[in-house]
Amino acid sequence: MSLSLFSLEGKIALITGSGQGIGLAMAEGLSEAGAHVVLNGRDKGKLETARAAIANSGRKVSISAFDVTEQAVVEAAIATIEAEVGPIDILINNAGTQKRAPFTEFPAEDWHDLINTNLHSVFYVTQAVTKRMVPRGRGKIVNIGSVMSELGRPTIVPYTATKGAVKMMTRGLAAELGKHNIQTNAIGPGYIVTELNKALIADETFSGWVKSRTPAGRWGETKELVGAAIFLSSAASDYVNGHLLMVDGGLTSVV
Ligand code: GCO
Repeated sequence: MSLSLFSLEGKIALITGSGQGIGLAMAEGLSEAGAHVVLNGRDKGKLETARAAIANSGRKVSISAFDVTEQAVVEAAIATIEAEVGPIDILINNAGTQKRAPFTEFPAEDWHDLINTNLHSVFYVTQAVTKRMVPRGRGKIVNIGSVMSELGRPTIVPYTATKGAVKMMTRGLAAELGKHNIQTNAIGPGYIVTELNKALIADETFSGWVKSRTPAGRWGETKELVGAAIFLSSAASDYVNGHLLMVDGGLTSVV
């Protein structure tokens, strides 16, 4: 009985930014848990490669290439997904980017790009999906926050601002949508081996700091986020709402 709580059989899950990295790892995991996953990104080639890999494992998968920062495009894409694939049960707002520079030299256009990609996208996609979930009386929203939802470090002030906002959007959505049996939670990845962190991993000093600052003593792998994603997408979390689940090797629990 208890393991069936984690089954996603018969569910449709849209994961934004899932052509690679954390998003793709979570999509593969939700697919293995039984969900029909809809992959999203702007690069149709990457999506098609990812789709083929999942389909070759005999699992249900679709792709929907659209830019999560364009509200009209998002609305049209969500309408098409619901018409062609079916009602979205699970939304993982994973699309995001990172830019690093000293605050006093941070280009305004990079600020706007981070706000667009990491924050406006969550508003656009979540609104388009939840206005269809509310009448159905069920749904799961999983936002991808960060250890930076709680902590700051030099050179990533704008990114940190967006991830703090994602944490508070999660709580606000939990407050407003909970009565419709829609649970909204977030995952806070720690230092994970991804494309966005390539420069940090290559920096021996920084990488050494991550290993000493993280009780697990190492960087995390994208697959280590899958368990939290399945949990927060499944019936196992039906009474969890507004929670930011850190998957960070213990980093945010220690000084
Ligand atoms: C950085 C990193 C971090 C983390 C990310 C994990 O520049 O410090 O990109 O921001 O990788 O926040 O959640």
